[in-house]
Amino acid sequence: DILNLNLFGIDFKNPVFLAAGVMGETGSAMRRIAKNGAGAVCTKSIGIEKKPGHNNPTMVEVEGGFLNAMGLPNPGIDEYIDEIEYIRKQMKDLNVKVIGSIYGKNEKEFEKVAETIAEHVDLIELNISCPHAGGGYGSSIGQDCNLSHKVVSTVKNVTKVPVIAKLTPNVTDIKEIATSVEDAGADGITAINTLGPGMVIDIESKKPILGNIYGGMSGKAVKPIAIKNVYDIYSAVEIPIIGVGGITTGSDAIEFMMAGASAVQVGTGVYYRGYEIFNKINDEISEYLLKKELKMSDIIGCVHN
Ligand code: RRO
Repeated sequence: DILNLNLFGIDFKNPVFLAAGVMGETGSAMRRIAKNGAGAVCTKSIGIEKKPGHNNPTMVEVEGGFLNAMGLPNPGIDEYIDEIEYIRKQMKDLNVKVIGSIYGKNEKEFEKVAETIAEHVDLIELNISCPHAGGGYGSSIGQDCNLSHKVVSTVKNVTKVPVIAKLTPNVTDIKEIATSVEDAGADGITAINTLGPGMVIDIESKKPILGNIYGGMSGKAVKPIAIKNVYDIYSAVEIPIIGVGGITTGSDAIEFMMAGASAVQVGTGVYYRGYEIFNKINDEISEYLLKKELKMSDIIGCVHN
């Protein structure tokens, strides 16, 4: 099959994965996504302790996408293990890999969560781009090279599964952050987390719409920024990149591959095209490759040539 790929020593049936976020909150949503053709599913980010998340509304549609400030709602790692075991069994039957997204306030928290989740997932995605982990919205570990390095190297020391770092676009020099996580031993990089934050005001109530006031931007409008980040990261590191940000069609996915992504993730796209989006994007990629008589490896990073 022309969509098969091996990344980080793992075989994936196709390069279209579910991104971390709202669609990965429950086992049943992940199962539906797996049945609709995703090559891998990523959980909502899990931390050490249970978190209720921000006040509603936590998500609002805007032109070109969505703003969200979920505020890391999750049951805490100890509670989550049963759920993830349940998810994993079903994913094994469907040959869909499980990515465990984790977050923490510092490297110690990341270490604990990683140690617990490692034996239950195929790979770990470090959410060092989460804008809520430190308390205040708008800053993250992924904006600081030294902190990013410390988190990645600490987790790499305690786990055998591949570790990928998810980066934020909200930095002045993405190449510097990418190089730093590669130096720390990351097996791959996911780019990007949400952009901004941004804000919307309801002119009737004269109040911000989101409970948290600000929220990270996802969806179609962030795609050019995501592509630019993937392009820059590809030029700076040797490790594989998973591209994410505004992908809704096969053409979008191919654009990310040409910029340097080996695989892609879809989150907000599910709102635009439904659960079937994973099969649809895979079909659209295949169609393009067959028509042009190309393999995926021919197009990954090809704009750099
Ligand atoms: O939960 C969230 O509000 C959230 C997280 Br952890 C993240 O990494 N990115 C985002 O847009 N929202």
